[in-house]
Amino acid sequence: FAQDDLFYIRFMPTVDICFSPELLPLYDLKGKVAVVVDILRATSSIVTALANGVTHVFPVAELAECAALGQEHGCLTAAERDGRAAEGFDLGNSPFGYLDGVLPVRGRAVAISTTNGTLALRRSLSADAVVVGAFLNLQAVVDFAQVQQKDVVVVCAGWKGKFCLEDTVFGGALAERLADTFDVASSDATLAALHLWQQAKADLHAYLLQSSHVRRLNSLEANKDFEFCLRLDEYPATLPIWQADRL
Ligand code: 3SL
Repeated sequence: FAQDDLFYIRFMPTVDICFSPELLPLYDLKGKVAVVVDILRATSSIVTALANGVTHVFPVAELAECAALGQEHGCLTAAERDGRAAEGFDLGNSPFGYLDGVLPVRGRAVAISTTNGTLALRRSLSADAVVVGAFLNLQAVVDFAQVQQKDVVVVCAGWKGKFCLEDTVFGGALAERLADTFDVASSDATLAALHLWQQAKADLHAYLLQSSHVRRLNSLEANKDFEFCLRLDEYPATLPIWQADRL
């Protein structure tokens, strides 16, 4: 870098990656944009729901709260635990729940509770802005970050506190698209995510077949969900943003 470039980089907003909600206490989200990501499948399903006529989404951590919201607001309920649809709710956690027309969803609100994704979202609420990211709406997240010009932290939902490949690879894809106007080089986590994305992007599907979550979903016969969740920019103008108590 030339001296002028270094001066410029120092004042660029940064992109950082939090690999698991368990690491969130190490990140100060105040003044920043949190991009919560659970590629498989919570944030992909939320983006799909809102892109297909759902009016808003209430993401909650607990199943009981999800059921209560359904009663209180007369909204649909969607819930998953350990990759399976939880019993007693209208929908599970498949994006196809909002596409297949099994239930009419247009014009309805949905309360959603999932094992990791909605929990990560609830834990990120101290950020200035909380948005939901997925490969499906990657460009919408990029456009929002460019307008905000604040530091971005990608909060990976992971799996029960552990690192997940697909969420981190998304962080790399986002960092790559922001690299011209954001500092993506001062966090080792972001550098690692960028390296993974470089490995993955030529064939994201083949690359992520190795991941533990894909193996888990395949054993639950949810492989068509996996393929759908990897579609880049399927909904480039859909950006779920947290407002008061909903997306
Ligand atoms: O953990 C979650 O939030 C879910 O997205 C997991 S699953 O894809 O439904 O298994």
